Amino acid sequence: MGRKMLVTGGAGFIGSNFIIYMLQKYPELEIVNMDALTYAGNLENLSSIQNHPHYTFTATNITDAEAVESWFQQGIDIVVNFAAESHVDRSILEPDIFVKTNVLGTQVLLDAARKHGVTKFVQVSTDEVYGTLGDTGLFTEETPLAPNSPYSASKAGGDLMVRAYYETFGLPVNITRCSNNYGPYQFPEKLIPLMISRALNEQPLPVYGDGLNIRDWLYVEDHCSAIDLVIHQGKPGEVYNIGGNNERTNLHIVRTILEELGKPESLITHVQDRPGHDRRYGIDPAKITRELGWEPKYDFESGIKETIQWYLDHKDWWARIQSGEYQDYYKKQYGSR
Ligand code: NAD
Ligand code: TDX
Repeated sequence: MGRKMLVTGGAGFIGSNFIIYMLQKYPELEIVNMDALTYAGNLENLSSIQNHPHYTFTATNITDAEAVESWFQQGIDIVVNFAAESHVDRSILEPDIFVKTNVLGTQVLLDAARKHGVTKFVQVSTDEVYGTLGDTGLFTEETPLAPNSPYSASKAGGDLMVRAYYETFGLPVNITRCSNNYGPYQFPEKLIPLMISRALNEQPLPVYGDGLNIRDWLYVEDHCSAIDLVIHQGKPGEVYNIGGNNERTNLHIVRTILEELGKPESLITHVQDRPGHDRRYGIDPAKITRELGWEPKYDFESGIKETIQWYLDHKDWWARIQSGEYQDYYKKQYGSR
């Protein structure tokens, strides 16, 4: 693959894993990482490839149409849009930035992609746009959109713009809807890294409500391999659900972490439930498996152990984030670029 790919949000959790995965797999591929470096963006995630000859970083906000246009003028063949405000709890406190980035930002990218005739636009979305499941059934690509949080509503809004640019302008798009990711470089506001870092510091672990809400977990590298397949083989206009059939209650996750770290269950503290808290997510990945031949490599039990070990080995990484020191790192490494 000797082409130029714009990856937005590449300094975040999944985007940084994706850039490293793609540069390793495709030596000829050129990647431009466009990231506004919000609180969740951290260039330290990319230190292993920062001097790669085919890698360029730009501190650009996807809502800035002029700046986005200038990057498309330099030639972009493929767009993978990870850039988003991604945390449900923050969307409850401050919905407006979610609409700006996740809806308007997506539309700015779509306009530039259309104007410059990209060959593929992949929108990285989430199972949360489908709302919540009861005790039975799974989300398929035909499940109606029924988002319940400002975050998921903004992701659904972005998805609908992507769909419209396919139907109206024939832009070759795909939308992927993935379940909860876990793995290295996840910001320690999300369940797994938050609980690991707090357990290590022997702080109380805040479990929302009864802790019996269910999430369907996928190792981040398996998400990356699925997106790679969608870029290369996804049929224009199609949606692909991505999930590894790993439904677990939140309490199960927290207990696993405590057990692995040798910390007491007395750290578990039930706190007030998240408003509008979706009860259960479960993805049916039959379509991407059948049509594109995707299979996850990691089983949950080994993936979670590897992940816990990664956070144990990278205490400096999350401690710096928690102290806000990583902003200084960016200035030191990249100056005003
Ligand atoms: P993240 O919060 O770790 O990273 C988001 C990145 O986007 C950050 O680097 C941030 O600086 C950047 N960003 C935010 N606003 C921007 C803007 N206006 N312009 C440019 N860059 C901006 O998120 P993540 O967990 O890596 O998620 C990546 C994508 O995958 C998101 O679109 C999210 O909705 C989706 N997703 C995430 C999960 C999950 O479990 N984490 C599951 C399914 C889908
Ligand atoms: O402190 C906590 N206590 C707790 O019980 C936190 C942060 C979370 N939880 C619960 C809420 C959820 O049921 O754990 C579950 C997972 O929470 P998050 O890590 O915030 O993830 P979730 O809300 O499921 O959304 C995630 O998966 C889908 C990502 O943040 C989204 O970006 C993605 O779209």
